[in-house]
Amino acid sequence: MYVIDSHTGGEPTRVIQEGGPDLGQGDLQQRAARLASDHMDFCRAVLAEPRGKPGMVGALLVPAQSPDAVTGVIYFDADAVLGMCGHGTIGLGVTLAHLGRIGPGAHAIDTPAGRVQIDLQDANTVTVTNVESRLVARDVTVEVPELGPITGDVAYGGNWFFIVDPSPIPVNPRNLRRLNDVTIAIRAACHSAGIGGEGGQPIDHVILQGSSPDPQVHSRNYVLCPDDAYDRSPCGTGSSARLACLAARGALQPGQRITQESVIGSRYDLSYQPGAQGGVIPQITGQAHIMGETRLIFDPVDPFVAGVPR
Ligand code: PYC
Repeated sequence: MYVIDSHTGGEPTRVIQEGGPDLGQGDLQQRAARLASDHMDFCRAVLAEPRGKPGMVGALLVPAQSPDAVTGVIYFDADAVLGMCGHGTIGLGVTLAHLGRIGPGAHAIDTPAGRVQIDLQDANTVTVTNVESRLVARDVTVEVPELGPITGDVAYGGNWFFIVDPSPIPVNPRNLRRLNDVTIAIRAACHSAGIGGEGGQPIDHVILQGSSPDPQVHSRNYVLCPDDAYDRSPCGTGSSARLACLAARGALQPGQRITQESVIGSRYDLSYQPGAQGGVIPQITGQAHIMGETRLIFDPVDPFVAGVPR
């Protein structure tokens, strides 16, 4: 299996060009559902240690659905298939440029969450125009064991988010272990309380919002992903969900630009335009860098061929 690895603000993406499972016919949502139901062993083998690394997201290239899209893509981490992935789409844009498949300018990409646009500005810089994102429920309080009541917004940005602002603990790289424990507990409490999307979709990511020491930065976040790793980037779909919350609260105007920082200090520039369904169309600009081109080998006698257990 031939893969190209990049990172977007420290968050790795592994683009799989060939050698993925046969997902059969159907639209991208159906094929993504098949990846989740029948092939999570493949996802783990590609992304979990020792072949992969914590936080890594896979981008399985599949045929596009729309005639003018460059490619279709299904994103996944070691534990879940994702509807969309912002940092992965920035990494994919830079990877497609590296392969000579796209040049500067706008290109369409099909994802299970819908069609998104990438704008390649230079070899490392991509603006993603994401699917329409929305605030689903405002100021939802959940009782979290050992923490007490925690209030956050439920929002959609291509994945399902519970966003707590302000964070109950400082969003600081010195607190990574505690931030991880707290967000895992909040996600579990959301699941127990049935908090999620309008159609019962479970919360798959939790965001804690804090402040940055840099006055040029709007806010800093810690984002828990389905595989229990944190997003080293400010999370493209999470930033989209956050834009929807800010817009719904009147705290950010269409076209107004802000900088969002991750807990380790990598940055996205963000803005939005109003969406057709009452939400927002987010624009996320970030940088990715290619790290390697690799042929993965799955040796059947390797005791850890399927990845190390968690
Ligand atoms: O950037 O949207 C994102 C993302 C989701 C999970 C990891 N990164």
